[in-house]
Amino acid sequence: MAIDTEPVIPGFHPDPSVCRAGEDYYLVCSSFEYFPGVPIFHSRDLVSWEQIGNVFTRTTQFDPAGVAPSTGIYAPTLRHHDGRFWLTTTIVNRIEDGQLIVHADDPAGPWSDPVFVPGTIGIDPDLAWDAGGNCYLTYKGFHDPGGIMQVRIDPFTGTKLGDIRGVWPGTGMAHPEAPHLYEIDGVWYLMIAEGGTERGHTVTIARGPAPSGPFEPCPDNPILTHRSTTHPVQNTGHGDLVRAADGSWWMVYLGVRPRGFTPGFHVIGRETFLAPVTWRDGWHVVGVADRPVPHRDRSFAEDFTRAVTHPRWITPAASAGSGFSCVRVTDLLWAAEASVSPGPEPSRLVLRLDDRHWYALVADGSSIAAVARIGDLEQTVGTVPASPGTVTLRIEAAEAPHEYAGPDEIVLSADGAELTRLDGRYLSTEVTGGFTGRVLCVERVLLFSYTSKA
Ligand code: 6LW
Repeated sequence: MAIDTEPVIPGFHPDPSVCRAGEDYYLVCSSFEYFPGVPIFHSRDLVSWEQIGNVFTRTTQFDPAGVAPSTGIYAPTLRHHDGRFWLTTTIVNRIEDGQLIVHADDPAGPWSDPVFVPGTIGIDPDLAWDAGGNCYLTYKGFHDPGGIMQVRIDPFTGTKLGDIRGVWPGTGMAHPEAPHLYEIDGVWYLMIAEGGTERGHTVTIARGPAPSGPFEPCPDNPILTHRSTTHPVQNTGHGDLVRAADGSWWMVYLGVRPRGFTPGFHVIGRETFLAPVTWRDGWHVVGVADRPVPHRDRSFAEDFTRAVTHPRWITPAASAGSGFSCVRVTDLLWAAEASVSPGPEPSRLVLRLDDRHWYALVADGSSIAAVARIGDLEQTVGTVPASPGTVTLRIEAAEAPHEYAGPDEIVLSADGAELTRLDGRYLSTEVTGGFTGRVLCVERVLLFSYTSKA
C-alpha cells in the first residue's frame, strides 16, 4: 500500500498542524465540542505518533458548556519559536472574540490561558515570525475583504500592532482557508486549502517577497487534491509543511476513507495523512513516499475501576461533568467490549457520531437493550434479560453485507447474544453533516477493550 492510503494518525484527527523542535515533531488536530480539546502528538519519524496530552485541559481555556456538535475548537496551528511552543485556534461559538493564542514550555502541557486578538473575526489562524522577531497572525477572514487576512501582533498579549489586511483571495475556488505562512530561504510561501473540506478539497500555494505578499500563485495549483479520482482517500486538503531534521520536506494533510454505495460514506472522521514534498522551480511538489505507512494494531484496554489518565479519553460537551467517556475509533473494522455490573443506574456502551446519531447498548438491573438514535428518531431495537453478575457488552463494525449497502454493519450483542445489526451509514458524516467522526463511549463500566481489525 502506498504511504498515502494509510493515515499516520487514523480516526477523527482533522486539520493537522505540525512543527519540529530539534529531532522531535509535534502535531495537533481540531477537536470541536469535545473536552479536553486539541490532542497533541509526538513523533521522531513523522510516521509513528503517540498522543502526549491535550492543549485545552482547563475550562478557563475552553469551556465546553453548551457547545453544539461540530462547533467549539476549529483548526489550530502549532509552532515552535524561540524556545516556546505556540498554538493559535478559534473557539467558533466565541468567534466575535477573535483568534486566540496559548503557549507552553512543554508541549505536553500545561498550556497558558488564552489571549484573544480582537477584531480578527474568522477561522484557521496561523502564526509566523520574521527574522526580526515580528509575529504575523494570518487567518481566513469572515469580514471584508475576506479571503486570507493578516495582522502583526504581540502573541503574549494578543495586541494588534498594525492594521488587518487581506493578503490573498486564493485561486478562485470556494472557501479559501487554512492558511500557513512560511519563510523558506528568503521567500514567503502562503499555503491554503480551497474547494471546501468535502470531495472538492485541495491545497494551493503562493509565494511573495514579504509576509504580506504580494503573492503570486503556483502555476501548478492545486499542489494536492484527490478530487474526481477513484483514490480510496478522498477530500484531501488542509495541509501543513515541516522540514525534517535531515532537510527533507513533508506535508501532513487531512483525508477521509469513504466506503459503501454512492455517494460513499466516511465514518471515522477526517484523518491525518503524510506525504513527501520535493521542489521544482522554487515550488513544492507533493509526492507519494516509496516506504508505505504500515497498518498499526491500535488495540488497547482500559481498567475503569482505577483512575484513567490516558489523554485519549474525551467527553462531548452535551455530557460535560458526567462519567461519559469517549475515545476516537481508529480503524475501519474493529470490535469494542465493555464489562459492566448492571445496577439501577444504567451502564452504557455507545457508538456515537454526534448527540443525535448513535447506537447504544444500555444495561440496567433487569435488561440489556440495543437503542438506535438516528436524527429525530430513537428506538429500542432489541432487548434481552440481564443475567446476574457481570455482563459483556459488545459493539463491532463488520464488513457491509453487499456492495450496495452502507460503509459497514454495526453489530450489537450482549454476553454473546446478538441483539441487532444496523447499517453503519447513519453514523457517517455524509448523513449527519459536521466535522467530526465516530467515537466509542462508556458510562459505568468496569473494563473496556478495543480491538483493531483492519
Ligand atoms: C476548518 C477548515 C476545514 O476550520 O474544516 O478542512 C474546518 N478544513 O479549514 C473545520 O475543521
